Amino acid sequence: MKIHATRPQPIPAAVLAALSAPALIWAQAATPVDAKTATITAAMACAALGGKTIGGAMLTAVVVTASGAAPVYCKVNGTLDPSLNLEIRLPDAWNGKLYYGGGGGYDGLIPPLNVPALVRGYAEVVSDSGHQGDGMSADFALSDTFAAQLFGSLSVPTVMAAALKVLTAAYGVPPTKSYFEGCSNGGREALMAVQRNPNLFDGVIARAPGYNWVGFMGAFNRTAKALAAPGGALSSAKTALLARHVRDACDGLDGIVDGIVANPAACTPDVLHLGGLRCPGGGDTGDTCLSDAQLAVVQTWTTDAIFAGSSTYRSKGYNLTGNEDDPMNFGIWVSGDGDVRKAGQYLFQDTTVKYCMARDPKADSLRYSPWDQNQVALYALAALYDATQTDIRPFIKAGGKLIVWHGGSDAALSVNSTIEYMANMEKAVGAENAAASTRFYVAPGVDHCEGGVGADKTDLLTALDEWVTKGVGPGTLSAQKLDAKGAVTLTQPLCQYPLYPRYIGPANNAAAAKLASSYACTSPGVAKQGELGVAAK
Ligand SMILES: [Ca+2]
Repeated sequence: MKIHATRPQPIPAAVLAALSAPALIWAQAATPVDAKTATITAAMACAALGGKTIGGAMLTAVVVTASGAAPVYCKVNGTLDPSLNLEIRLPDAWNGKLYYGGGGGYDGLIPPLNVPALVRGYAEVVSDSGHQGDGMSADFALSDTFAAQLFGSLSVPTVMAAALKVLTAAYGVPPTKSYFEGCSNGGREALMAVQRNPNLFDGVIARAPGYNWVGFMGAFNRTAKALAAPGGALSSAKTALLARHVRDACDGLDGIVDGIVANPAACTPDVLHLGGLRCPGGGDTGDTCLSDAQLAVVQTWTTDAIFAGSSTYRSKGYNLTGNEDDPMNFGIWVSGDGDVRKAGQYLFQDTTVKYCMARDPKADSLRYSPWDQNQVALYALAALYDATQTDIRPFIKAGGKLIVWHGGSDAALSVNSTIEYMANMEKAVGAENAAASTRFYVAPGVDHCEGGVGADKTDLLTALDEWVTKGVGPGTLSAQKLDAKGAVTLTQPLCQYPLYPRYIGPANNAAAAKLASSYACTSPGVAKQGELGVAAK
């Protein structure tokens, strides 16, 4: 019997929106089309596939007419037993390549169309990973062991086996290249594929990967408990106070006061001086200060969560970024603006405790015993969901290329955990292998997967494709920020970690501050106060 979750609070719409955010790429010129396959239109592909059983799935196929920026395509749907729904989108002029888009949260939904990939002629492949839900609930894992395994690691290779047959049936040939891109849980799926299915994809993009499921869920639990402690709740006014304090201390350490702390290495505890925020006597005396219980939350949030049982049961502390007051940052993900039970992190760890660990839908995660006192549950969770293996030499030897990206102001998943994974991966494969086959970028001021003050849009798919097909490994890339109408409002270089974009343009020049040419990828270091260049926003 399937037991469904009941939630004490509605899920914030913004959290759901973030879970289903499409990939961070946008339209440019379409990839040149292979002459042999380009003659097969979406309508022809649909006619070839509809009603047929291919790869174990009975397929439906409908032509979806062009709408807005989305071109016409053939939408193919099928279900692999027992309950793995897949969708394949075939463009009017196939470029010969496959693009697999990862899911988000606990999956359960077919991810939205990736318009830019379709515009470029990719055949898109997505799935709900084997169960149906809203992305915020792990209820499927309570009684359905196979659904849990599919979510953990099996759905991607299972869907790929079918998708390759479907594409071959539509076009007569399999794809020349196959790529995977995902963010958050999709980033975990990306690294899982790299680690466990090293021959499946020619290139993989892992963005803000939630690879350390045990570790970050434990960190979520620890932070939620601190927020739920007497006096620990943080209102939006308190979060805004904290963000201003961080900006005042650290914004200029990257050469420009622009609302982005691009050089977090220089934003040390001494520079931050959080003690200056303490309310007199340590009690809560209003919105101009933080109580001791609130400072304890900040302390918990920013320190590493390390659990017993395995060296991989850990999550690095979060940076204070000065963007805590951004709408998709600390309030939505961590504090719930005064009600922790509304926060994304609380909701994720709560459903994980209920359906994967305590295995009791009535369990209260805030009263759940310390994370590492539940060794059997941790082991089971890690075996299913953790993508913490660092030796990816089989993927590298197979010719695979990996691009990892993380937003510098991500309040959901710590960029420092990704930094740690990449350092450990380099140790495991060797510096030469890592340099030849992996790249790692941090985008300052960018929230979870997208949004925030910083430049969140980078065409990683084209960078990956050129790497795979032409052997040109990406260096510094270009990042943009767009307004609601799609106009570019900021360009920055996207630097390879540990470099960060330091402002080298003229002081007090608002136009120069928005141009990538005013920034240089720079090694981190502690800037002295007298060296700060200060420009207008
Ligand atoms: Ca700055």
